[in-house]
Amino acid sequence: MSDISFERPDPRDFLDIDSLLSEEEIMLRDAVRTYVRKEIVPNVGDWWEEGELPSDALAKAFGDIGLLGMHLEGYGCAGTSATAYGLACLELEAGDSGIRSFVSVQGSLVMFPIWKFGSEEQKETWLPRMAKGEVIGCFGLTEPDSGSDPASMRTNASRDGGDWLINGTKMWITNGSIADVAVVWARTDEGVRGFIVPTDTPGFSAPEIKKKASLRASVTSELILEDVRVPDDFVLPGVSSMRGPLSCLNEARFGIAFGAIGAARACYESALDYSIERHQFDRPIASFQLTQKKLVEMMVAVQRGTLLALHLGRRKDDGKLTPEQVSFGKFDNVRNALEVARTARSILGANGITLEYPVFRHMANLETVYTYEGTNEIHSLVMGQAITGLNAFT
Ligand code: TGC
Ligand code: FAD
Repeated sequence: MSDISFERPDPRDFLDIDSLLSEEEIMLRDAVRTYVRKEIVPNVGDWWEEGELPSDALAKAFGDIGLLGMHLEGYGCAGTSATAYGLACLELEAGDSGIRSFVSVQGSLVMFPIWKFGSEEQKETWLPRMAKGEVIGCFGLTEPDSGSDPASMRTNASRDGGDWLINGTKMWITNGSIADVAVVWARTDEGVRGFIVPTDTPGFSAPEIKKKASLRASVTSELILEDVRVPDDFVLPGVSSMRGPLSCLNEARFGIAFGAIGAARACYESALDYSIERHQFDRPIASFQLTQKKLVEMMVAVQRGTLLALHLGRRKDDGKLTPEQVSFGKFDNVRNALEVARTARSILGANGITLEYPVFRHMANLETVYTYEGTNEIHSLVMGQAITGLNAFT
């Protein structure tokens, strides 16, 4: 019978989850972690405060590291495993949810539909430049009156000779104002179709949404399409139903299941360090039982969430992951990350409300993460339907 080890667990990897990763996964994870700690963490508080993002420089850097569309095969993409992509998302979001969003949108929401549903010519035209970060994309599904129910979209496209004319408004679109190309989903006589719209096409505009109190290191925009004319070969030929956009969401939600744990880990580690340094009543606040309880709850949530994400990653790499299991990951890891962030904030006391520490920024960001890519309620209903066989959406 094997014995038990009495080695003290690593407070930052209590269950030694690293031992479940391959050497290659650890190398890639460490490369992204190093980049984030050197280039993102020292600057992102200022970007967040100013509501700005150095998007061109980031796109180029992420392209150089091979993060854009990294889990796709061919066309200049790195072709890593899904688990490796997830681990990259985790490290990026430990920097900031907006940074992970930037990479998610590019890889999972814009490159993925072109890769999955596009023609050979569309793939050759767009994917290599997007992988290098030379072209930035955005994904237009949500509308002012169609959020959780995107099938109710009003944006429409109709054939006009050999072209299509697209009209409508999209709302809350990440990267909208900085994008070179938009994948826009529109209702047509042939079902819901995806259009590749270069953003310099006449009739297309993308005003930025200001006054956000969350995800401030990320550009969010409205997309306005007024008689936007695109040729027939700009429509994605491979899909003509809601299956198109919803397939992209599976990819991005998978990345969020990992990413949210990155934000939670950053909050936990910040609170752990702070609680050891900060003294009250002549003792480190980490020595109080109530603080230890909070630290342990956070540590357990981060470890449990990492295991869950890793399990989903392994299933995706085996081709066994279902959309309902992706919902499980998005639902549970995001709500727990938000709880960890709120708990961490309380440990930091007054310092917890400043941008000198990452916690409040993560906490505010996670309110967006809780809502986008399917709200907590929508993922409850997806899983509810899966376990009861009954649709409770309408
Ligand atoms: P339903 O009638 O059930 O199905 C319509 C068609 O879609 C297929 N399908 C899926 N395919 C792939 N993956 C999935 N997860 C799918 N779910 C359904 C289905 O088989 C059917 O195909 P076909 O070929 O037979 O027509 O779908 P519904 O319209 O009733 O929708 C169900 C619901 C409510 C779950 C869905 O609308 C939903 O997920 N709503 C939430 C909306 C949402 O998540 N929006 C996200 C916008 S993008 C964003 O937030 C980006 S944030 C930036 C970042 O990620 O960082
Ligand atoms: P609503 O759908 O109006 O929901 C409001 C509330 O009602 C929620 O609590 C919801 O859960 C609840 N609700 C709705 N229906 C039900 C139901 N049947 N049962 C129970 N409760 C229900 N979209 C894109 O297409 N591309 C992007 O790049 C993108 N980026 C985003 C970036 C940011 C910063 C934000 C905040 C959003 C972004 N979104 C994007 C939009 C996002 O996907 C939507 O906000 C989200 O899908 C929810 O839609 P809604 O905000 O209209 O809320």
